[in-house]
Amino acid sequence: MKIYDDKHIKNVAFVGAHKSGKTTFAETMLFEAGLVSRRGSVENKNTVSDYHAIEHERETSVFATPLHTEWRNYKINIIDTPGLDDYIGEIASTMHVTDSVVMVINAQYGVEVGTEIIWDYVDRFSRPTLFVINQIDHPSADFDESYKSIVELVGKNVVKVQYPLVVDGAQCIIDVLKMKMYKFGPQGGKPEKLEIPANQIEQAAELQNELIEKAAENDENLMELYFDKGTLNEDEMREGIKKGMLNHELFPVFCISALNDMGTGRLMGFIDNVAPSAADLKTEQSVEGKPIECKVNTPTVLFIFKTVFEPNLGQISFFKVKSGEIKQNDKLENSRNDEIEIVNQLYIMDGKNRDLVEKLSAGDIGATLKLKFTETNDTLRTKGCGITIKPIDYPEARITKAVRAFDKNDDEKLNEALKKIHSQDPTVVVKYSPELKQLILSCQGELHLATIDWVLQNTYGIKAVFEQPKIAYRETIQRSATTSYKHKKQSGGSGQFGEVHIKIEPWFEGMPEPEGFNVRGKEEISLDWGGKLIFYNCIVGGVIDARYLPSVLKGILEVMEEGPLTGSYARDVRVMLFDGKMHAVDSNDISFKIAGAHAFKEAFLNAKPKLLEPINELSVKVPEELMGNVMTDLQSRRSIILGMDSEGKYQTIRAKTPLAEMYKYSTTLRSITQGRGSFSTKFSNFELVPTNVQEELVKK
Ligand SMILES: Nc1nc2c(ncn2[C@@H]2O[C@H](COP(=O)(O)OP(=O)(O)OP(=O)(O)O)[C@@H](O)[C@H]2O)c(=O)[nH]1
Ligand SMILES: [Mg+2]
Repeated sequence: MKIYDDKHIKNVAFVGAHKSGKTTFAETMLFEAGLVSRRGSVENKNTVSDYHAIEHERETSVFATPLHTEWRNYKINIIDTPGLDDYIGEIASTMHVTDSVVMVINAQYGVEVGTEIIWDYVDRFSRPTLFVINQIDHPSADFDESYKSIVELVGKNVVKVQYPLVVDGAQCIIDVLKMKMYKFGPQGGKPEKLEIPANQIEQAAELQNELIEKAAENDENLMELYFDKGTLNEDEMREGIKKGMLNHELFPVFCISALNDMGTGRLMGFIDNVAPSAADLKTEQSVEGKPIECKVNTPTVLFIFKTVFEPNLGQISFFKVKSGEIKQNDKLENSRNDEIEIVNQLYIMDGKNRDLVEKLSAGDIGATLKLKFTETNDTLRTKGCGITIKPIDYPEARITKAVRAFDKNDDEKLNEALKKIHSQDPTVVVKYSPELKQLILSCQGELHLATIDWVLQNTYGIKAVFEQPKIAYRETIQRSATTSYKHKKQSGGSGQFGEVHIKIEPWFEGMPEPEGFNVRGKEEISLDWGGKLIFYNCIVGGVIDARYLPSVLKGILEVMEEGPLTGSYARDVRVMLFDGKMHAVDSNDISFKIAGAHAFKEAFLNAKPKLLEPINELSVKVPEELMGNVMTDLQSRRSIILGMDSEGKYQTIRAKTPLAEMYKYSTTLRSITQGRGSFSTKFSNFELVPTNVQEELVKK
């Protein structure tokens, strides 16, 4: 394997709507470059990229797969991502290591919902992006409409580099950067390079002018040249396009048929010559604020962007060399835990195939096996260089389920398997809730959940049950109450005695200190489950010895852990202990704990107790015309609409919705918007539940 320097490595991510042809395109590129001798297909389940059993079963990509090709002295690393937005986590990690993005558009449909959702994500990263309109061979392909839909989506400088044409029954592509026509045989592959036919010259020249103008706009020197000469040559055009792409201001559009291998070679040539490399991008800053230079003669810094467990190989860690170079057996420090890792072997991975290499330089992507202390998002670096790469920011989970093993004996196995699934896919988050006594799993949607279920069954042999999680309610009070409780027990020898008088009140931030009490001490406790308990010692004349006060408090806290109303955690209460009695012989800690607990429980129930429910903040993005349906549904879920923002033809609705009403929201949204809506949600606060809901819950 040839070693490539940073200028000759191009990392591109293939993204785009479901079934637009990303995997087929990647396969064709590998074939064209001679890296596979036969082209596999998604239907025949033999592409290099979609090699997992689940991808075969579903005939769709589920994971982002790193691949590579070599084309005319350049190495092109491709990451083929899934198009379904349930797997958006794979795109999040890919965006972290790719230098440019290839957005694949299906010429049959133009920009689709999936394209919009993914574009939203890509745009946030401002990565250089080119568009490829695929499937131009298809009888219902419509290049012009597809192009228009891209212009509408991007709203910035989209520019045609190519357009398709059929001449005498042969598929052709006219390229206005090269001012040539490529004519393909039925098998695709290497085209005939021809002059542009007379009837196309005018249109091609017009498009080239547009391309030149837009290319020139990105650089003052080019602008001057353009004014002087009235044109730019091919190299100057390339330079301008590259600058425009780097600024995320220019979006060139190409066309291909991935299935028939048409236009692939030309596109690889463009990636080689024009698409920015890692070294061209703006210098990244480390967490510590240091520049990370994509050069060889600097400390080595690797970023682990993906971890996979393969049955035969164990753990595979994928990394990008952010700076310096890495050789076999190099020792690097993990910035998270300071452990030293030996990077034994270095591989270039293509799906399940791997090639051993001696070293990899800045800007390249590779993999290593069996790291001991390293996970996704870790930085491995030359010891002492003090550089940590900013971690991948994964999208918030959109659905939450309680999960348990169907066979109770598999519980431990389930835990282990879920841990592994999480380290491969950090958008699967699993946490045991001691409060709900349930294992809670969060992920991106129902399809994502189905994938997790599939992996549990087929990879780990575990049958799992997914249920709606219980809701973590809270209890609080709405008015004050005063009680006393005397705990007295006489049983032969020494007895038990403790008496307390307390007043309890609802607590809120910034409330004034209690009046009418002689406050001698105050303890402010931030409860583990949120909210506070404020405990005032207002004992006068030593009627209760100070050493018993912690026991009273302990008794109160025990009740708060299992609230008097429904057994949920209680919060936001203040307690004034203002009187009581003790006995010289019979009083002890346990007596005061019991007295404190009883008094608190009674006072709580007299203080108009109320249940609080978790409220989520919800942001739903939908095409304008579907807003009505979405609003109606949100209102039926007891939501409060906070506002709406419009963005092109979309509206984003911000709302607060009780968690109890969020069940199956992703499925409902999908169905009422025909998949054109997307949403994100996160916990916001607790609020009082409506009286009728409270009655139901208390009954239960
Ligand atoms: N006619 C035609 N069909 C194509 C072309 N490219 C891909 N397809 C077909 O489109 C379907 C989807 O192709 P994939 O390569 O799996 O698409 P993808 O974008 O990787 O799909 P996901 O990974 O599921 O998002 C397959 O049936 C391909 O054969 C093309 O250029 N022309
Ligand atoms: Mg695919």
